[in-house]
Amino acid sequence: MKGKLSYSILWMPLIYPFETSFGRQTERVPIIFRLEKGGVTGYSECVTDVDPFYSYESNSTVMPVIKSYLGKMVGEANGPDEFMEAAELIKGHNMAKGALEMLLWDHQARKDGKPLHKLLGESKGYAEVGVSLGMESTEGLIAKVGNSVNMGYRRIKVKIKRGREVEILSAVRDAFPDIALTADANSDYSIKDMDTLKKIDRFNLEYIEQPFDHDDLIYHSRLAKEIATPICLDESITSPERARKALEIGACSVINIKPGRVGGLGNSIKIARIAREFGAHTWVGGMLETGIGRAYNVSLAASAFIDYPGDTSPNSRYFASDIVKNPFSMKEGRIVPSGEIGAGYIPDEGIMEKYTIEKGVVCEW
Ligand code: OSB
Ligand code: MG
Repeated sequence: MKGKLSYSILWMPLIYPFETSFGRQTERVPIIFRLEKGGVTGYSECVTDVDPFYSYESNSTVMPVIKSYLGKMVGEANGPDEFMEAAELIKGHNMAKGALEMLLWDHQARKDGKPLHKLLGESKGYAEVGVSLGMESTEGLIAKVGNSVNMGYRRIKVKIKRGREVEILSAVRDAFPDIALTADANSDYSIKDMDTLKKIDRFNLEYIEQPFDHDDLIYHSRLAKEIATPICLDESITSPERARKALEIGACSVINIKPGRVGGLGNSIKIARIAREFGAHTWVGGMLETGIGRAYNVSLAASAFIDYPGDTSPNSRYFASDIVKNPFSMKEGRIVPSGEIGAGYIPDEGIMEKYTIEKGVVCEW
């Protein structure tokens, strides 16, 4: 045996329920992949959920495409770029590809004996951090915003949905007139809501994130002409190609890059470079990852190409006990990537085992 790709599906309760326009999440069910190849072992995390509410991909679409196609390509590819080239044959399924592409970056970094953030190009040596707060009662939210500001977060993002945007944003803005504030709609609005969205300008947001449909560009570009608040796209940007199209038609001037969503770190860096060409801004988002996925996100967020604070909060916000032995901590709104070789996580196999609800081998070669 020269190599093996295996997986564990974990069930992890969140410390706080996380409510967005598409639902209320009380746990994460991440698929953790493990690659053993050439004497090196590493882990990565797939960002999908049980439900296809954020994206069409879910835990149940990822496994078949990996078992039938992508797993074998990991065995055959020499590095992440070669893997992505082979994976072009498979349309879509970016989250499945992203999970495996990242595994190969980690593998490469381990073979080179370097921390991943140094392999991704110029690193700032730190990531700037904002927080993403779910919807709850106005009083509860105001308390969380205050707490987050005191902790040093560099930007506060609140979730909004149709019918609650004005209530939420006026309460937060009245209580905190000067903070860097953004709002994420997770695609809850449609073109019929144009008049409601025009009311957003008075809250002086850094940007509004993904107001329209998960795959829309055209209506976002129309909205960009109607409001002064910059538009940030999350769900709609699924590849470097899509990023270029969005920027060409003025659908956004900010991009939330999630390596899981765009098919990995190679595409993430490409998107950050394209954004810079257009004078647009980028930051690294999150999908409530465990310490494994978080280590990859922080490595990317440290890139000199990323210029806005991201959603990569310290591990302690999410899980009572994370599956890594080296959780991140934040100082003055910054997180420093781990100095460990590879993506930077030190797996806690005992805790991982404790949370595992299913595991198996994808393929051996
Ligand atoms: O839209 O950015 C989003 C979490 C799950 C799915 C989508 C999103 C989010 C977040 C949380 O906003 C960011 C984080 O803290 O990981
Ligand atoms: Mg978002």
